[in-house]
Amino acid sequence: MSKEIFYVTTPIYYVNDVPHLGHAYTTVATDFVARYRRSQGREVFFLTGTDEHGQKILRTAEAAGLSPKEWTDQIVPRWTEVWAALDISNDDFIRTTEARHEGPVQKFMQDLYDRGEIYLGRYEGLYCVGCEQFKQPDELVDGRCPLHGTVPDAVEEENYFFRLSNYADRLIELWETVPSSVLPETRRNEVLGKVRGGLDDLSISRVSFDWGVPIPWDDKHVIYVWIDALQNYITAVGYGSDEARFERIWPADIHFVGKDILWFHTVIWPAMLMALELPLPKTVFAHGYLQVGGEKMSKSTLTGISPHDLIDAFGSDGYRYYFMRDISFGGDGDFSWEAMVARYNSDLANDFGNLASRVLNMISRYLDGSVPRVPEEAEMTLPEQSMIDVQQGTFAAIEKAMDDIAPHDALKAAWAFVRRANSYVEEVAPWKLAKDDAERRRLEVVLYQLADALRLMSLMLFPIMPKAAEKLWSRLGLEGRVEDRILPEEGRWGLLPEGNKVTIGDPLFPRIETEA
Ligand code: ME8
Repeated sequence: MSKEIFYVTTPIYYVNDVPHLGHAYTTVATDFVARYRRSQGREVFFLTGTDEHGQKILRTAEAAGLSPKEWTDQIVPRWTEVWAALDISNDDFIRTTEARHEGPVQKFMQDLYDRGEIYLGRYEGLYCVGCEQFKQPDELVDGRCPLHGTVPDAVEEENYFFRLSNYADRLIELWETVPSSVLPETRRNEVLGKVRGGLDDLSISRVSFDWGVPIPWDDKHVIYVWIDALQNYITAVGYGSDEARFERIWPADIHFVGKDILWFHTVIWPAMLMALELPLPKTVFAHGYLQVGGEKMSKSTLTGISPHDLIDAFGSDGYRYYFMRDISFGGDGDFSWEAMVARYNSDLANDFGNLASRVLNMISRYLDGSVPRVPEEAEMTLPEQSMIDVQQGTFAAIEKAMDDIAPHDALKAAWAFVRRANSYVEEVAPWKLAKDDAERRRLEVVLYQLADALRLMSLMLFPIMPKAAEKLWSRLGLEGRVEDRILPEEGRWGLLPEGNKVTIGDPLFPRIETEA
């Protein structure tokens, strides 16, 4: 079953507060993947948005003296603003308070009810508002939620239940027959182990407050926030409103989530879809958790740091690159200011930024700023051949890493080409060739190869560093935008047109001096 559109999502985040580094981590990773797929010529639909119902939002709004809708309306722009500052290229932004979401959610619930998948029962248990989740006593530490440090509320009420217990076998069968449905493998084993112990039915409505989507056949109840939230992935693409569109886009190719919400995405969500015989997401990828390490920020918590602070210091490209390169996607990771400065200076200021300015400077100085004639095969010597080999190996390695959802490996691989271009400059020493008239054509060949290498880097790095890639593209005198280029067609050598005028410009990544 292959579908034309590549559909990728982030979680929809709770807007009880502004975004922090953790939210930005998932969103940047998803953006990297979305941009990469577009650069491969795929049509992409990239969805993100906000989760606006439930008690957490309600209590936050009350504390601020606002209605929940007033609260969410005033805070959502704080989110979209951060995504814009990080060059997030989402195709849509769904808010769960929108009519296009709420109507179809009611239809979904009614269908489940009509099929006998929902029944009325009583729930008695402990509810953590921070998690928006009922907790089992053995999940608490000294009676408190280990994530929020708060004592959960004792709740006893009449709730509707979804017959989740019926789906344990089908879920296990899915994970065993389609291992890529939950990644990384360790996460799949985690849910597999839990579900093998059996599943309880799930409480899916609440009666003690009314900030949510009403249960359509019984409006004393609102739909449990998680059940409403998960459906954003289908309501945004036409479920219950535009069936043709829904069939064209759904199922999602990848739902990116953090490990904290693995259960909802790999157990509850597929079970609900199974109950309605709807196609299942192809992959749920749960990445690890970030923490703050290092000296400079040791007193801050990750959730207390605004992405803006780091964007101001490193630029959006530096931000995106660092988090995707330094932390192995899937595992937990440490963010530290020191590591970020070190990575930025070595990879971006030195390896990539310096290379670009050296090459553009030499073309200006030695060749009057014009791209020379495209070298013929016979003019290529061993160093050129080796650089071409490294480039081809690099592009293949990036493709493999991105197929494996290993963005850190893709960037590691990319640097093999950047480093080879740097060593090529040292090897062929254009400044020596420039002193000898007899070497004029050799100088042209060498500088052509280097300029073309920059063009290839701009295509290669666009998905992770769109700003620098566009700048470099236009400095090479190239027309249009990298964004509109398709890598497999343009990833060959020799496509930089002769006679293009290059410009030098400011350093792409000015070095960051660390305080003494
Ligand atoms: O859970 N490290 O929203 P949320 C890495 N509304 N990623 C982190 C992180 C950290 N320290 N902290 C948060 C919700 N995240 C629900 C989702 S989806 C239908 C509903 C990221 O605002 C990570 O992606 O609590 C995590 O899963 C998500 O933010 C939780 O965001």
